[in-house]
Formats: sequence, structure tokens, C-alpha cells
Amino acid sequence: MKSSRPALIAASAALAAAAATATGASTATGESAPPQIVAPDGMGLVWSDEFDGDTIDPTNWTFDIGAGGWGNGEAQYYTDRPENARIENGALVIELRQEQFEGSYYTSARLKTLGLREFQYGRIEARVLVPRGAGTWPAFWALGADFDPTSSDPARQWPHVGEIDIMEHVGREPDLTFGTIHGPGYSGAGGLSRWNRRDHDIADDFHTFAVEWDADGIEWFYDGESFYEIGPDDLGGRDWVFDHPFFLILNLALGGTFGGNIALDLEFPLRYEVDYVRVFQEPT
Ligand SMILES: [Ca+2]
Repeated sequence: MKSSRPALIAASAALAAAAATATGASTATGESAPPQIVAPDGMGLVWSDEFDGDTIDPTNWTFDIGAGGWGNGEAQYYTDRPENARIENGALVIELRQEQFEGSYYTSARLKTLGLREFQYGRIEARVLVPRGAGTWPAFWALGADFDPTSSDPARQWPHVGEIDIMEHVGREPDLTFGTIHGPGYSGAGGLSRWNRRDHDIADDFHTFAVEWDADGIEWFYDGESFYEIGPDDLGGRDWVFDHPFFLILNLALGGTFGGNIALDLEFPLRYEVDYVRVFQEPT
């Protein structure tokens, strides 16, 4: 990662610029962005979902279903219904709806590549449009692929499997995104995180979020601009748990300990749109 960083940044900036030129500022949709995939120097595309089919590809994605707060007191019930997750105009749409459903008052979706696609190292990138409004909590993140909450082996449970939060945004902080890792001794509110404060509302337009990850560490990018880097030597002796395969997660949560109070003026349904997810790696 370290030796090739300048070239990677240049490639990322070029990609962001190309995307901006192709889509315009206010009319951006997934459909209007041509599938012009520019690999970072020294890497090739190993997998992507451009969300350009008619339905969500079951060879890439499966669903987490249900309520119960997901460990953070969240308000939504996750379903796999098209009302909550579908393909529309070349983008994955995760739709947060206000409706009574199985004892909850809101529905949404959480998609994951668990058991289908897993990756160790490389550049993992998504181009997304987050919803607007306090209480919303869209995310693009990764968990260790050996994650099994039913296992009695602590090594297969969170946070020992490791968590990489490539993008988190909470609507109560409209100009802010977060990059974070969680592991043993640095989980939950103790996650190792960096605030990415901007001069615009994140929900104003599509943005690209990425990490570049190898054995030396993980580096976060917002529209091609690096804002955080952390590695095994930065943990104060705590375990680095990121040298194994991870799966990817896309979800839109509401409320809870991180999402915060749900604004009374939210305009439902709320949409979290994902133009693409791409993974680039160096040739093996
Ligand atoms: Ca797309």
C-alpha cells in the first residue's frame, strides 16, 4: 500500500472527476453513470456489482432479516421485500419506510455478501447517495468472514472477527462521515475512528467511499481524498484482526445509540442509493 499510494490517489481522483463529469451535480442517478471502471495503478477489478440488472443478484447478496435493535437499539425491521431493497435505474435502492410491520414502526434492509463474496486486501469502493434527516444511519462496512454469532468460539464472534466501517453517516451530522475499525479492546464506542467533516451536506449528491487495505494497514478515502490511515503499529499492543477475508454489508438503520433521535419531520420513504460496489486487488 505505502509504496504505491501516490499513484493510487491520482487514479482515484481521476475516477471521481470522470464520474462527476459524466453525471452532473444535481441529476446524478446510477443509470446516468457509464460503467467506466478505472482500476488503481497496480490493481485490477476482481469483483463488482454495478446494480444494472432488473433484480438484486442473489449470487452476490443475501439479507439480514428482523428487528431487535441489532445491538444498537435501532428502530427498523429489516426485510428482503422489494419495498425495502430493489434495483432502480442502475442503482441499489434501500428504502426506509414508516409502516407497522411485525411489531416495528419502520422497515428497511441490510444486504451482505456473507457466504457469497469475501475479500482480503485491496481497494473496496462504493458510490452512494445517502438519505437526509436526523435519525438516519446508512453504512457500507465489512466483517470478518469467519463471523458466526452462534459459535462458542470467541474468535468467531464480534469484535474478534474485526469490523471495517468504510462509510458511516448519521443524518444528525449532515456534513460528516466516519471511517472506523473495531476489534478486541477497541469495539463499540471505543472503535478507532476518524471524522471526515466536509463543507457540504453529504446527502447533496453521490459520493465515493473507499478503503485501501493490506497487511500494513487500512486507508480511507472520500471522493478520492485520503482522510484516515491506521495500521498494526497504531493499536498500542492490541490485536490487529484484519489479515483474513471479510464480507461486505450495505444497510440503512434508523435511530438507536448511534443514529440518535428520530426527527419528527423525516419525509418517508427515505432512500439510500448505491450506484456500485467494486473491489480491486493486486495480481496474485
Ligand atoms: Ca450502477
